[in-house]
This record gives sequence, structure tokens and C-alpha cells, in this order.
Amino acid sequence: MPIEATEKIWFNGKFVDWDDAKVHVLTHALHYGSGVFEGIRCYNTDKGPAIFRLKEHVDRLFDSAKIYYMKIPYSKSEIAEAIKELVRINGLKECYIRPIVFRGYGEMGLNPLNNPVEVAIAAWEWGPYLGEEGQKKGIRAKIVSIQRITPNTLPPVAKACGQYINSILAKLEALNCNYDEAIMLDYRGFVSEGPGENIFVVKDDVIYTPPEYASILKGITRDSVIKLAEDMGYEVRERDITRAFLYLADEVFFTGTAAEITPIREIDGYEIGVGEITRKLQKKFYEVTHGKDEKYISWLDFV
Ligand code: PPE
Repeated sequence: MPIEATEKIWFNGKFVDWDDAKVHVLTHALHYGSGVFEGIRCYNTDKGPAIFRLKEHVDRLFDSAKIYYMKIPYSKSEIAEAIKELVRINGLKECYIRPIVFRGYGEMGLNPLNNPVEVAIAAWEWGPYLGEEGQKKGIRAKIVSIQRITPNTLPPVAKACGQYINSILAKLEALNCNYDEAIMLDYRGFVSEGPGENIFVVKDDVIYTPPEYASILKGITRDSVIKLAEDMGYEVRERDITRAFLYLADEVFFTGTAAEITPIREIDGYEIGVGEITRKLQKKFYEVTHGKDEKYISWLDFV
């Protein structure tokens, strides 16, 4: 899906035209993946566009930067305000927002400390990550042979550019085997997550999801879904999940900012189908993100 250009991109403190938001080919991050980023969604509500869990996304951006010894030359509130202003300036109602903090042009080599830390934020309209139909009818996933990065190689809690090379290998392995998406195992052999999504399993009305130590990115959608499910009366257990537990599950779904809640209807040729709890959570998530449930209104930042 090509990116749908909008008018402006926020780049190092200024709004520039979309086509002018450029970097040099010797940018450090292009060579070494030395950047961190976020994916945030803005939803249309009766009170106008609202950004979902903006504070948590900005906090995670700063945490990711800290892991890589990057000092962001703006405050959290400046970044949050820039994100809101970007949505306003581009006249967007619903969009995906991509802030990126990266080591810029300066020196080459693995000590990046003399290179500038640059910040850009773009926003555009982006539909469901795994397709409209995938979100409705469910997708087919494969447990791939590529393992998820480990806590002592590339810290999975950091949403860092270079770490996504691991996700790209996983994704391509799944696509080459004619599946829609990959499921990665952690270094111990337990289920970790998708290339860009966390994973949940339903068995006998209990909801399971891999714990933090299963090398996952601590998803903000994951956190939202855990809270929503508990408030709806379901028991949620963060626990190690085996391959066979997935195959024998009643329901399995992915969560993520881009993917939202996407059912997984088949894994490795095992039919799972799309279940009622996934549907209920999708409906609740839609209501919450679109400002239709007062109880969670504090998760929305109106632009
Ligand atoms: N795990 C990974 C590896 C991941 O990249 C994401 C988000 C998640 C879990 C879910 O996290 P959260 O969005 O906070 O619920 N992936 C982002 C980027 C995907 C991409 O292809 O780019 C996203 O969904 O925005």
C-alpha cells in the first residue's frame, strides 16, 4: 500500500512540505538502524479527531531513545504538542502518526555520539495493517523459523529502527510460505509476538498473552485490551504460551496500533476460526477509540 501523502511533516521543530522532508544518504540511521520510532493512531469522534493514548506513546518514544543513549532535543510536551498540531495543520480526521528520532549526518562508524539527534513526525491516512478483510474475517499466520530478538542482543522493549530487520525477516518468511503474517517464538521457544503485533489466545473463556519476558514489545494496544477485557469480566493471564497451545486455542488475535485487533483464523494449517470474545473486544475497542465510551475518555487526547 503506497503512503498517502499529506501536506506537511514536522521536521526538527518546523513544519516543512511533505516532499522536502529529506535526509542525506550518509545519515547514520540509514546505515546502522540507529533510530527509534512510534506508531500512533488518531480517531474521529463526535468532538473531533482524538489521539489514542498519546502520553503512553510519547513516554515509550523517550524510553526507546534512552536505551540507545539518545537525548531527544525536545521535551515530552513539545513532542505531544507537535503531534497534535501536525494533525490539525494537515486537516486530518483519522490517521496514523509516525514520530521518528534518529542519528543524523555527521560521522561514520559505530560511535554515534557526535552525530545530531534529529526528530521528524509524519501523519497520513492508513487503513487496517492486515487489510480490511483481514480485520473482519481473520488472517492466516505461520510460526516462522526466525526467532524474536532477545533481551541481551537487542532489547525488545525498545522500538528501535534496526530491530525491525528481525521483523522483516519473519514477515518475509511468512509471505514466502503464502501466509499473511508471522508469529515469532522467543529464544526459549515460547510464543513471543508478530513482526508488528502482540498476540492473545482465548481458551475456555480465559484470555492469555505472553509476558514481558517473552521478548515482546510492551504494546500499548496490548495494555488497552488487557484493561478492557478485565473490565468486561474476563480473566486475563500473562503466561508463557507454547506452539501447541496456539493450535488448540478457541480464538487467537493480534493487537497493535496499526493492526488494532485482528483475528487469526488459521495457524500452520490448523483451523481456529474467529470467535465471540475477539468480536466483543473489537467492538469495545472501536467504541473506546471513537470516544463512544465515557469510561475511557481519558485515553483520548482531542486535537
Ligand atoms: N510488537 C511489535 C514488534 C510492534 O512493532 C508493535 C507495533 C506492537 C507489538 C504493538 O504495539 P502497540 O502499537 O503499542 O500496540 N507496531 C507498529 C509498527 C508496525 C509497522 O509495520 O511499522 C504499529 O502498530 O504502529
